[in-house]
Amino acid sequence: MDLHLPKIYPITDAEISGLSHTEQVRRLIAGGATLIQLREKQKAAGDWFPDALAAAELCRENGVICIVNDRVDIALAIDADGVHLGQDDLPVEMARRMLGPGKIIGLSTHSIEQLEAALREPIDYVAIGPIFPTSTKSDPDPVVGLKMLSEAAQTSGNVPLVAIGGIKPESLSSVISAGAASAAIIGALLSDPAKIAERFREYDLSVSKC
Ligand code: 3NM
Repeated sequence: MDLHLPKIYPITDAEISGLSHTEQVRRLIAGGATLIQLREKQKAAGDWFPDALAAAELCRENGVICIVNDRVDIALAIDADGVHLGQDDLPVEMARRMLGPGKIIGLSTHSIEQLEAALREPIDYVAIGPIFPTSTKSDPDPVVGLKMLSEAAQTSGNVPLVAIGGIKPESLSSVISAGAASAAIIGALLSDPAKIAERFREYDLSVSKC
């Protein structure tokens, strides 16, 4: 699949925002998001499912791409556009077999070695991080930094590269200049729930000037 990622890749977080995933999606779409990842690390599948389904439907109604973090079962159940896998999730080959060729699969990596291995898998995009220190992820990997991000961008070639971890409005342009196709952001977009749409617009505007 020839995937074109938007420069801003928002990820939902119910703890940081204090909002349901559906409400976060509503606010992100109001701000102009065209792709959203649903990320839920606390709730069991059954508890999360109704909210995930409503969030996916809202995305569908608005022509917004919906990607589910980690959970292939939820992605299938809500007919999401794809999944984003971590290093400890189901193997990519298995996820691809379950989802079929038409769905998007992204994979998180934390080093050049992992990135090289990821590029041998049937993925549509690859992520690397954390680029900067982050307090959103529990037990994050060591910070990668901008230099390794540039190396990752060269290594990933035609496969779109997503940068993640601690990306703030003021560091966005450095990440895009280093070669990332897209910047995935949680905390800086969601920490003030009343300003999610506004924040998204600010990021989008600043990145359009990169
Ligand atoms: N993954 P924030 S860093 C979910 O390194 C996640 O793969 C990371 O949130 C990785 O924008 C991270 O608030 C947290 O730093 C991103």
